[in-house]
Amino acid sequence: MKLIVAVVQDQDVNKLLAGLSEKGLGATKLASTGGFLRQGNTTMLIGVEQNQVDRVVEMIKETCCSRKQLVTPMAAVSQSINSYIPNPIEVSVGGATVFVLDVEGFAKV
Ligand code: 2BA
Repeated sequence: MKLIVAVVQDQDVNKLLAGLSEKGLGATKLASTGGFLRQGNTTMLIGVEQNQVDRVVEMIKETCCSRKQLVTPMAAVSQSINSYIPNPIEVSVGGATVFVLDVEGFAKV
């Protein structure tokens, strides 16, 4: 068995959950925060059999869009606030960041 951990954007979650449940696959949705943007995103835990991994990763790929976002980097601690000119930069977020982990044990007790 494998555990798919997928960090997705909040906007894509409902569609992804609907697709997974349509295929009879279980998933858990966790509220999370991106370390760089410090904005909310969603981490999905999806336990599947080995032979379902590719199908689920493909589903994530089809469902999760890439979006551009403008961020204003924070001033460095050493930088004087008077000399800090905020310059927004554009980052591209998503589709999804996906990890596939081996599961040593699985039980519903
Ligand atoms: P965030 O950490 O908020 O990152 C949002 C987007 O900002 C990233 O999109 C990337 O395009 C950009 N970014 C991240 N770190 C950067 C940096 N040091 N310099 C410039 N740009 C940077 P994604 O790569 O699509 O990542 C989306 C979210 O997936 C991340 O949100 C984070 O929550 C998660 N993630 C990405 N890589 C990860 C990893 N190696 N381990 C755990 N979570 C990860």
